[in-house]
Amino acid sequence: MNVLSIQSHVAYGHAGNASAIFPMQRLGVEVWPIHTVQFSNHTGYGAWRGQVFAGDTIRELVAGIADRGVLPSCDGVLSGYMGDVGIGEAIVEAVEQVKAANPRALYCCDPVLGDVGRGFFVRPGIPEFMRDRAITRADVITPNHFELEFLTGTEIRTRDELRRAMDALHKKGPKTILVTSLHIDGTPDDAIDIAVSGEGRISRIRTPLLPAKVNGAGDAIAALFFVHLLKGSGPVAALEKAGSSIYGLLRRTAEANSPEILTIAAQDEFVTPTTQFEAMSLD
Ligand code: PXL
Repeated sequence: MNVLSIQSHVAYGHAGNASAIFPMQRLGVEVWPIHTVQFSNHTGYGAWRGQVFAGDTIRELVAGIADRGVLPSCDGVLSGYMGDVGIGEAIVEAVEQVKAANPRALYCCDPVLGDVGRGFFVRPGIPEFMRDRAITRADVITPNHFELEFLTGTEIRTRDELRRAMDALHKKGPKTILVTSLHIDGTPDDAIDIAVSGEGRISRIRTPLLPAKVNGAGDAIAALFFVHLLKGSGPVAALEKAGSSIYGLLRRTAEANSPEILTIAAQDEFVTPTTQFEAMSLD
């Protein structure tokens, strides 16, 4: 299985491709990473160094991969943190090229924009690009609660509001929607929900809220969820597997009081999570 993963890269720590590549490899997937930016560290530190690449840098690498004649064997494209709108345009073109070469390939767009409490952490224009031009081409999207509210222009506090938001996004194209870091009425203060909408129903898992203040976990759960779908799990099973893995990763990270997610030290969680969460219907 081959996944083209186009997102940010950090040298130190784990966000973007530096969070997503290894869990996919650990599950046996060949990853073709293309970096949209190369930063010293993730932007949550408030300071970082490095470059945002240009759309043409991404186009050139995709063209070089296409020259090898391997695009028909690409099973999926995963995108995340984009850097700027020009990069977003190059990503959308890459998706079109891959789908032309392999019509069965899926596109998973993780609409990385921001988070509750932190607000937006991307350049101006990216939120609108994600909403109007990226998720509309995606088969799978993986917004967090904050991103879901922006993408739908609605506040989401109740199950009905969640259902309406999911329906509105399905109408824009994606068949499968994973919502991470979800906290609505009924979610206990010491818990967090992850919900999936697909195949006509909405399901969720509920995990204890951990005291880990880290970035990059969203990039890993999107990658794991997408890989489980590509390997043939349905949306609910993919949610259970990816959610259980990320809970294990975050539990180990919180126990170690680590400032960065323990992608390497806790790698067994990607294959055999120590705690298995079972999904329930949203009702
Ligand atoms: O986890 C999202 C993300 C991805 N890439 C970079 C980031 C962040 C969040 O801070 O800074 C570079």
